[in-house]
Amino acid sequence: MPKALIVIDVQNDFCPGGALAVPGGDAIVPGINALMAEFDAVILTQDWHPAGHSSFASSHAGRAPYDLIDMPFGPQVLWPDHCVQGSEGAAFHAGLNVDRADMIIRKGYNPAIDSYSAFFENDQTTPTGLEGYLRTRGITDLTMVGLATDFCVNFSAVDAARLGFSVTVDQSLCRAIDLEGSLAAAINGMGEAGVTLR
Ligand code: VGL
Ligand code: ZN
Repeated sequence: MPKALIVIDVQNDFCPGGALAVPGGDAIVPGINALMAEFDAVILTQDWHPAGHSSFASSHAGRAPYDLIDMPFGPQVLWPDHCVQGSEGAAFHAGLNVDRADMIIRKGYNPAIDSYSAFFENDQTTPTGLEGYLRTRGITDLTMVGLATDFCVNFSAVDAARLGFSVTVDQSLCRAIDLEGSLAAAINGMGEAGVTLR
């Protein structure tokens, strides 16, 4: 059974010094590179927002980063401007073995909707195309690593499990943002969705 390593958003803006730095985000890079050898396929995801994206606090008058607002598809945490298309912050961490990737999937390019998951935008309906890519390659088993555990890794893992993939999240190669208990909630939710956590 072909198995894929899905590396979520290991980009400069999520690493120390970046616009939305995840503590220790860069520490997972060597371990992710080493893990790539164990997989038939390696897929990288890249958070890829146009300037002025609706998930940016700067796009909402009177709002600050980490405020929670209501959006047409549900609640949205407002983020600092990050991973703007073509910027240095949106680039992969320089140490990541990008050359090993078969596929790079970008998400968050729709100005009106955020996309934490590698499979669906946050309306939970609009596909990114990753499901079709994996199925047409006959890939059934996914291991996910990367940033951030409680947002993009979590949403990607839960969606993949719901789609019927066998999903493992390697927590030692993930790091979390952890806003008001979001890490504990994510671990709970992934477990309930049938994701194997190790
Ligand atoms: C992410 C917040 C905003 C992530 C992306 O990669 O977890 N988090 N955009
Ligand atoms: Zn983002």
